[in-house]
Amino acid sequence: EGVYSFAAMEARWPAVWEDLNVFAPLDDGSKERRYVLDMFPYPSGDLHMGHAEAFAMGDVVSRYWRQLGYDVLHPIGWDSFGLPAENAAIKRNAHPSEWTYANIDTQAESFKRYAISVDWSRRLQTSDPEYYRWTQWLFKRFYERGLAYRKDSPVNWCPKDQTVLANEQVVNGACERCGTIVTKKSLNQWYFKITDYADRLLDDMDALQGNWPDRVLAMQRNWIGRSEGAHVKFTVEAAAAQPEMELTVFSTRPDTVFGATFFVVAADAPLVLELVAPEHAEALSEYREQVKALSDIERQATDREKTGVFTGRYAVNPLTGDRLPIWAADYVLADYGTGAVMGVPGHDQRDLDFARAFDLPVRAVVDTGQEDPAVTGVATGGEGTMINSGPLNGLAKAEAVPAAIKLLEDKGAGEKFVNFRLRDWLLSRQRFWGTPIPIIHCADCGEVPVPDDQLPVRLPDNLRGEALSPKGTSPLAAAGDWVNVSCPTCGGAARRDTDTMDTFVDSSWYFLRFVSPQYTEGPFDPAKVNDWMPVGQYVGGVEHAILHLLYARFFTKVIHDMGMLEATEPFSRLLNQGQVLNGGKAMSKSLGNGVDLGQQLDRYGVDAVRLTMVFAGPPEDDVDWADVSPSGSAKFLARAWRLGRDVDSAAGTDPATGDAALRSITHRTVHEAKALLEGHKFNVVIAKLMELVNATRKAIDTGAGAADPAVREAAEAVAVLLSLFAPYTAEDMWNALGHPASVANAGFPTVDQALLVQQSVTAVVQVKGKVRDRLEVSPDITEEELRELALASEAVQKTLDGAGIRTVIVRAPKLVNIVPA
Ligand code: ANZ
Ligand code: ZN
Repeated sequence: EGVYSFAAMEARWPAVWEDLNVFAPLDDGSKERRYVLDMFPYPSGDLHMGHAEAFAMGDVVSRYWRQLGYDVLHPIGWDSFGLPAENAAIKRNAHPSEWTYANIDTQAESFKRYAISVDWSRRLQTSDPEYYRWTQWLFKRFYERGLAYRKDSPVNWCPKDQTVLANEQVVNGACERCGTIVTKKSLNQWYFKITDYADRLLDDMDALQGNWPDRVLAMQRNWIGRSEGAHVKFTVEAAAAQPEMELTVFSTRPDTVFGATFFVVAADAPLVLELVAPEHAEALSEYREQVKALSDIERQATDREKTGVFTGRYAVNPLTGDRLPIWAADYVLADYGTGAVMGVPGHDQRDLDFARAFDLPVRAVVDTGQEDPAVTGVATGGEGTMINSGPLNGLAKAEAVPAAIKLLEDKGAGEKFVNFRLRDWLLSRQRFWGTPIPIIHCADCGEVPVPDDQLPVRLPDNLRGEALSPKGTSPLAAAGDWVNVSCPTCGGAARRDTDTMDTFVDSSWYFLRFVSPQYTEGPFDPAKVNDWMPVGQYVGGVEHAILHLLYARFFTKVIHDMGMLEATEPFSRLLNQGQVLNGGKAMSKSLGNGVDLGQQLDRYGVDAVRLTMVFAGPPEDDVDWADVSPSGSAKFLARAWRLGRDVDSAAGTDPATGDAALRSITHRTVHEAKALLEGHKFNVVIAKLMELVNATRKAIDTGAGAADPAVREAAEAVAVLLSLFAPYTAEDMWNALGHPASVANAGFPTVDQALLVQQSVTAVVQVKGKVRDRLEVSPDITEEELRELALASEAVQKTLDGAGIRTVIVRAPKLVNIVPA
């Protein structure tokens, strides 16, 4: 009873909170609503230290907003489709759902122990049929809008996982998951047309500036990769048995068309096969085999020796009439721009390297004041004056670009063009444990969407173990009774699409489902969604800086365009918490430096672990577990908790009659804490809280005493502030102070502005430069007030001795100088 026992508190409070349903929002409009969301977890085993950090940060915001009086939505769910479950099922001859839901139960228990302030009634799992039914429904709406389509394309293929990978899942040429070198394969695949939204995804980031980390915005901008330039059309001369054709390039430097001395097509573009002259076909095909083995990164590496083969064909430069030899090379990528470039070796280093490797002419067309690139081997890319460029001669680059575009337009050989690096989102996966694509393929009717009233298309539950192992086609293809269906349109024999969706599809709209997770008429309740969206604070790791956030933004915009949502952005504010390290390194099996969260909780208690996570530094910084002191946190918590016990229960409750100095500290702490919380400086709030605990302890032991109402006021402020970081200790304190549960709803303490005044400062009063008096004044004193006080000083009056006054110089609050007449 008299000792601080985290175990006793952890045993006592969860049931009380659950009974009171403390963390369910009222959702009745009686209070202003706010939505705070942590990126939902993937159910791989139990919670780890990284979860503990991220969720501690999100919980600070959630609990803070609740104390401010907002109706807070803070839900939790699981991103529960994905490969690890499938791999576990293959190994254990089980169904992926067994592993998945067992882990979810474990994590849910741990989250409850960790006292995350979430509304458990809103819990969802993306692998629940009631959830993926709506993922399929949304897919259909995208399909109807032309935003989901199929095409044959070379795809990244992981030979080990036997699955297609999105570009972003290929890291340095290797599979993000297993590290196997990724190869290319041609497959008919589903895509989302995210490129239609490239401009909006870019432009709408302006509104996020300042509310999202700069580096995340920069990464998104770079990923979208908007480039302004022009399309330039070249005519390929007819050859022996080959007709004339047209080739377009994308260039950011149309001003340099006069400097184009050759032409390059991506070696792996299907186009080159059409283009190549028969006598060069063999060399080309050998070269294409070499190129297949390379990753895009390797191909673009600037320090790699340039390779390529001549196609035997020539393109005509539309402005000079020059014949440019057409080469096939790997430094030009098939899926960027048009897959072809005009080679301008004078001003593009890659082109210059290529020209030098194959003895192609170099013609400088911009005089930048630097030495001739043909001589130095260094392309000059900067500003300058146009030369060797006919009508463009003498123009500066800024004028030359539009002038060149005009010339091209007049000849029908080009126009201004904005190119994006962003590709359409390849969403189909040849795996089992994902949302089935709700399409039926009929020989007569083609692609037929499964009617809405037949959703969800459920995964079959009779496939287990080996049957799930990857074969290059989806394991679903093996489930004959599932695959073979009659066509919804003509009733004829047809087959279900056997691919499943990328799990990023599931996580692109889950924040919308949380506003009404039990809603059965649609993905979310239209009457509720605008009450909560957008999410006011999103919390999660920077590893999701590009994909998840970009996809969620894309979904939000499409759903907005469908007229279902007012918001055009999903997350108004984003916080990327740091990583938890041990000994300065990320925890890993190979380093053997893993720290088990459960053990830490058993040893120090939930509150001490949470407090340590938050106190370690700004939330964006990494936490090195080797450098922090959970036992120090536990000591502080016990000290704070003791205040609750020590306040005399007979203490008066009117703080106005209490110790003024302590009151001033209490009110200043609360006031500063608020500003710090708004700025996400949670660690500093804890430091201030420690000072307040010390001051209160001193007041009890050697000052005003335990019965002083200011002491009660201070202890209550400690409990409420502490509730953001250490909910068990705070609840126990609140209870000891005589309040019913829960401290989570106590309300943020109100600040008496009058008490914020720092006690006083010393003002020096001089007469003719000589100090005559010292006055204790408020630091906020006005010049006028200070002047009055100084002139009224007895010492000053004595010095003046009846003399008149010439001037009074006042520098509030520190100095007054009086000059007698
Ligand atoms: C001629 C030129 C002259 C270029 C010059 C640059 C400088 P960003 O900014 O990334 O959009 N390019 C176009 N398509 C390509 C592809 N598929 N693979 C490799 N390179 C490609 O870059 C656009 C520039 O990259 C284009 O402008 C083109 O080279 C090249 F002094 O055209 B430029
Ligand atoms: Zn049909």
